[in-house]
Amino acid sequence: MTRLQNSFRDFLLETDPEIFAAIAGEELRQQQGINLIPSENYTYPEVLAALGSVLTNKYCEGYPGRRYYAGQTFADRVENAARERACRLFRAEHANVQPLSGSPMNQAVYLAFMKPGDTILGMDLSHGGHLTHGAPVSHMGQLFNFVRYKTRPDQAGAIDFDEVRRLALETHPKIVLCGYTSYPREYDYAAFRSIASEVGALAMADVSHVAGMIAANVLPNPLDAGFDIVTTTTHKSLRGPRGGMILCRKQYAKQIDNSVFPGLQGGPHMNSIAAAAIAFRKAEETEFQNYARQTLANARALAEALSRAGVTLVTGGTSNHMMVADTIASFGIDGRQAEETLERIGIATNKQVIPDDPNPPLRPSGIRIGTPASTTRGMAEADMARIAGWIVDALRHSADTTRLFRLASEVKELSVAFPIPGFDNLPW
Ligand code: DSN
Repeated sequence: MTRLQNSFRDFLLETDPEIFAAIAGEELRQQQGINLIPSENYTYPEVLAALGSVLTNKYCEGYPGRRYYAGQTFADRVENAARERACRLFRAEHANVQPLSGSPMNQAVYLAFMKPGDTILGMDLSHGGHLTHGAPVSHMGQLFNFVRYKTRPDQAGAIDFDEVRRLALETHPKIVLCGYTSYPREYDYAAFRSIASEVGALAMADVSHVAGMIAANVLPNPLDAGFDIVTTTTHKSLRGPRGGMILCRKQYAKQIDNSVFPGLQGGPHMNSIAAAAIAFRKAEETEFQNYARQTLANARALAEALSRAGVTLVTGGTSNHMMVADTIASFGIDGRQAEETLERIGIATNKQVIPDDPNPPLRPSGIRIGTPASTTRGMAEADMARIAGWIVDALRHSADTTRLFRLASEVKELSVAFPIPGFDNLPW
């Protein structure tokens, strides 16, 4: 990166060594460990530069051409580019790129189309649904009536569409929601679309986890299946900045835009929107398509290696970028112990509830594992086999400190051999 950016680093070291040290420590942590948290990734240096740009100084309430403050020439250019690029990438008729992240993005959709007490049909949280898909502790869970469908463990975790249809006919939802935070199988968009049409509901997909693979056309796009609304965060498999966006058919554009602003949010974060636009353009490149394909291949390789070693995977494997391992069944330790043990050897995963988990969310029965971040660093199938070996070894011998110490040094050796792209060029 430029001397100017390096001098920012020196400048911060001088003016605020406490925060400088925390950022530098995080850089080192990210470089020296293997990140298998399926929702995290390493973004591009250009995205980091845009996030740290002067766009953060600007208030931009409203939309391009209709703002509440002067001085919008360049902000409008940024937001128009982001909207156009998002529409092109996902074959969408309209994009709202202002949601600050995943939760407000989904809230804006619910509030655009539903009144308090209205019904929405979404996945049971322990089967893969997200907090914003109706967790009773969330405000949305209290405001709306979330009805939940489930998967069929006896059918390799397939979604029970007979139940989805029965519940839809019984409860008359305004929205039928598909899209998940911990579901490792295909999303059958056509089946959801047909049920939503039958009951006169909107078909909504939250594709936050799989957006990168959809953008690269290696997983199906719900907009191609006639979905009305698609939401996604921009920082997971898409590799952009933290943020959210809503894609929809033209007929819903006004309702969505009004719901995001002024309905729910104030000033958009134009530095993030610029960074998202950069990521959208990069996602059109062949290199990104190869990346998305490799992410899926790596997940398959990791799941197969874990299964061969006797690990019980929820649904028996994966069809996307993630898997959920039942650590109680496989190793006799809960998800929290498993997460902590793996962290000790430098592998980041996260504790995860399994379908109808008898255990509580902070001590659930499993962990969630995914490949977007390790694939960004260039790891491939052979590396996944080694990583599976370390995971199994560590979780089988979680009390053996000497062994964990040895595994940690092997993990670090592999990890530093795969630098974070642009790591030497980071603006920090
Ligand atoms: N925290 C994200 C995930 O890990 O899936 C969703 O909010």
